Amino acid sequence: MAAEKQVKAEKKATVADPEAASIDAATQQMIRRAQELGVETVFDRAVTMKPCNIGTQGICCKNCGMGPCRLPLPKGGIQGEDTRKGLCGASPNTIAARNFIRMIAGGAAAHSDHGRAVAEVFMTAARKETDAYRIKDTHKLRQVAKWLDVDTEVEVDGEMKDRDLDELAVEVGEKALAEWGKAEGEVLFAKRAPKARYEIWKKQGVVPRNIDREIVEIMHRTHIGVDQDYKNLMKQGTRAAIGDGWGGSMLATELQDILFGTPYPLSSEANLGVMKADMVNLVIHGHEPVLSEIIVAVAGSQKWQDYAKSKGAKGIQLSGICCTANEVLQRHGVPPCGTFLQQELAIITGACDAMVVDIQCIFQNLANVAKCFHTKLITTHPIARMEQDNVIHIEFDEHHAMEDAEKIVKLAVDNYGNRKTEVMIPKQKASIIAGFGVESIEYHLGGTFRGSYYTLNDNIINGRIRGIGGVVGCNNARTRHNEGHIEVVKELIKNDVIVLTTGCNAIACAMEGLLTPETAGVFCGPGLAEVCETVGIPPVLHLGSCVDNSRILLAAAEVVKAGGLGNDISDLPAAGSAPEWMSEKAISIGHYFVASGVYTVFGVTLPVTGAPVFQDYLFEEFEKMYGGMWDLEVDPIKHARKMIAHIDKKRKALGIDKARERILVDMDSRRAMESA
Ligand code: BF8
Repeated sequence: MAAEKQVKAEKKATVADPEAASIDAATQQMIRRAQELGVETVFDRAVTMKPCNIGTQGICCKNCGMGPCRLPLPKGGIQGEDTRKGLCGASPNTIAARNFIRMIAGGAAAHSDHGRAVAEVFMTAARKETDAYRIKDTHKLRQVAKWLDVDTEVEVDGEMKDRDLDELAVEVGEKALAEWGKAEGEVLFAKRAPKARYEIWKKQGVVPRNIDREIVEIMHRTHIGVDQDYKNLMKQGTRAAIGDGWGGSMLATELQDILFGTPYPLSSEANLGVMKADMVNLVIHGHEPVLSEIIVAVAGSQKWQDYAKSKGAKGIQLSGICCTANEVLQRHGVPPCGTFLQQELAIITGACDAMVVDIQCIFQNLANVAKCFHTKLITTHPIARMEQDNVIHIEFDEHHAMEDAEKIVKLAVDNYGNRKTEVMIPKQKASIIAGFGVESIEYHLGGTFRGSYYTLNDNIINGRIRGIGGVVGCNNARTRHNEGHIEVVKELIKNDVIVLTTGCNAIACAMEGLLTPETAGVFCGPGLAEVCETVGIPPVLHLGSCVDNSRILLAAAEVVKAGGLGNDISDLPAAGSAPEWMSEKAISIGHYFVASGVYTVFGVTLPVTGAPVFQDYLFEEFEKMYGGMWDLEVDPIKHARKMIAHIDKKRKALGIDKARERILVDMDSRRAMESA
């Protein structure tokens, strides 16, 4: 009876149950607030709109006008031969593979086009065509130059000298930009992978030729009547995904670091509680840091802080949503006010005087929510505009970056006095340490004078650290906000697995207070707790935005290089995870993790379950070719345990499954060894 009542109540529900929608108290409070005010949010829409089962399973083909052809699994599963086919005869495997690699294309395009935009701004700065940007990290400029086959030294009077930095920057910019469309050769950063990995890619024929070409070829191959072999389709999907992780995303990260500074650990706070009632709240949302970097500089200037005071506010409070939040957090300590699913909620506080957005992960419904409040919603990117008439478009251009940023900050400040709804900012916020990277991990675990990954490797070998988990990705309104993220991460650190995090997982962990060194004593197993306490790092290391998953790849390559843990990324006791993924970018990331040799588990669902043969190909056959493979696990604890089981399998293969201490060799023993 009780169950029947529940079902009836669920049938009637038109709004979300806040407790069922999120584990986060601030989010629950704001969902309730929205419902009181009659403002609809994504959480409510997830209740009223059910997803299509066939699409969810990846077996709906809409690539031509004869469809959509839908190939549902027969009740009771496939018995005998699978005879399902579309009008053209496409099999479930072909359809699911086409859909899957089109998602890779979408994700790779988003990351890589972001990277291209950064490369263009980089060129503008290198050529000194703007005063707003200049090269900040010259050390990294030199390092990256080598990987792009740019000489960093020049011969002067028979002696090798460092090249002029301006000249070097221009050549790096030109070489970088060529990576998107060069006619010959291969993506140069592919060689940053361990040698054994690069050779696997060579053998499989998946080294990307250039970044754009692999994406275009996916669109060609998935057109009706072209590639009809799921294995061959996946080969192209793999090539494009590598072009994202080791190409477009990696270039985005590296060029951003050179231009805006390589992040180093800093402290901040996270969650909606970072917004302030008595200050102008300007929320920055999206992905490309080229605009937000300038907004941070302008909003922090005395001139604009004074201007805010002249309007009755105590100053300007910046905060971020999504990966722009991660970008300005890791370089400036600007606090993130929320993850992807909290974007509408920031406006519902009634205290958001302006929200400025650039590209990716931006809800169109923001404009509808903004209409109910005084909030100015500002789009800034020529490729990402909104149809609603209350949206202001200020097109950002790096040639007049300062003026654009000042216009935006002024709009926010001038709007402070126009608040019309009672302000309600949740009090929840957590202290955090963010801004780790390949360089800072090396420094923290190795020290100033002997910075290296040896110490990390030592601790993995001696078993204090059981392995490495890369936990990343989105929120998904089809699952309870942040529950998967937090349960997976807590289970991993409890079992001594150190976690590297990016994207919305990083913000979720931040909100939950997992990004502090003190967390170690509370949630970690004894080995990981000891390491974290000794070196003063959190057990969950914030590595930035989603394009910064390239930092995880490079950290993995450094671990291989430091020795003692095999020759390739696939030898490492490591696993990847996206517990609440939703975007095409997540699929591209997942696939470049897999192609790089990482066992990668996704939560929620995967659009392959309607094509069991194709699913087996990704979940099992891929391991034979690449050493990494996909998996799907909805239950967060089982999800984490599958990762741990894989880590243990790798420890065993390396012969480090039993804890052992490194033996320090004193002079007497050394002499004894030498004379033996
Ligand atoms: O690129 S994790 S919801 S914000 S797609 Fe989007 Fe997913 Fe968040 Fe960053 Ni990444």
